Amino acid sequence: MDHSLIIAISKGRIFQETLPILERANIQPTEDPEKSRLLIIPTNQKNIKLLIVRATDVPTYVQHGAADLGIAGYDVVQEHGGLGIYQLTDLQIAKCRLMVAGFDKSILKSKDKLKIATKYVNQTLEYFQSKNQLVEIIKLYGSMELAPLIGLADLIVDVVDTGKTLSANGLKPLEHICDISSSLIVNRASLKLKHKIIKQTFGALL
Ligand code: PRT
Ligand code: MG
Repeated sequence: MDHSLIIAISKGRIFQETLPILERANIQPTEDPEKSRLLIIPTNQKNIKLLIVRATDVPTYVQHGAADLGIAGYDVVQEHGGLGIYQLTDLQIAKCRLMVAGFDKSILKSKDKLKIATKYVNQTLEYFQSKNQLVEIIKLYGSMELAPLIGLADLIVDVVDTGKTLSANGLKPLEHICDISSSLIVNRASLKLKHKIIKQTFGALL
């Protein structure tokens, strides 16, 4: 029987907010991924390791079973599609909102086809299709706020927390698509095969 657990997690806000949760499950990383270059981080429990990956890659590692578990934002899991993944529990961390943003609400009514810059291609298409609004998606990987400023797009779809990044660039939140937080996700096969150790380790959180 395989009693090992590999957990995929991203550095930055998710790692910071997950540390106290791991602590409650009695998991303490032996290295700080913000300082270390190690990509596989051991913990105080010899059968549990953390994989340090890009936030958008977490569902991919979990889908293919390269990690048994992962911690990822709802935005990222939705965009991935969730194939082969089961959401164990909403951890209520790294909260934000997926929003449409731009200079002014009037643009939403004024054009036949809106140009939208985003890294959330699937969620953006789904949202505007549900409103019967034609859109052209311009896929970007970051700094979406720049696109309207430079005339690359009419609007952006991005996650917003304080809204300071939008306002610093003269943009406003215009429409709320959904609320976002991060969840503990699990590979569907691991959930069956390693049910016992997953329950032992994370039972208190479920
Ligand atoms: O940074 P990298 O390109 O590697 O990946 P990433 O940006 O996807 O990772 P990371 O660690 O920045 O975000 C991981 C997850 O945190 C996201 O998938 C969200 O679920 C969640 N989250 C919560 C956020 C924010 N809050 C947030 N504010 N992700 C990104 N932001 C960005 C936002 O897009 C804006 O550009 O932070 C900027 C500042 O936000 P304001 O509104 O507070 O100014
Ligand atoms: Mg980021």
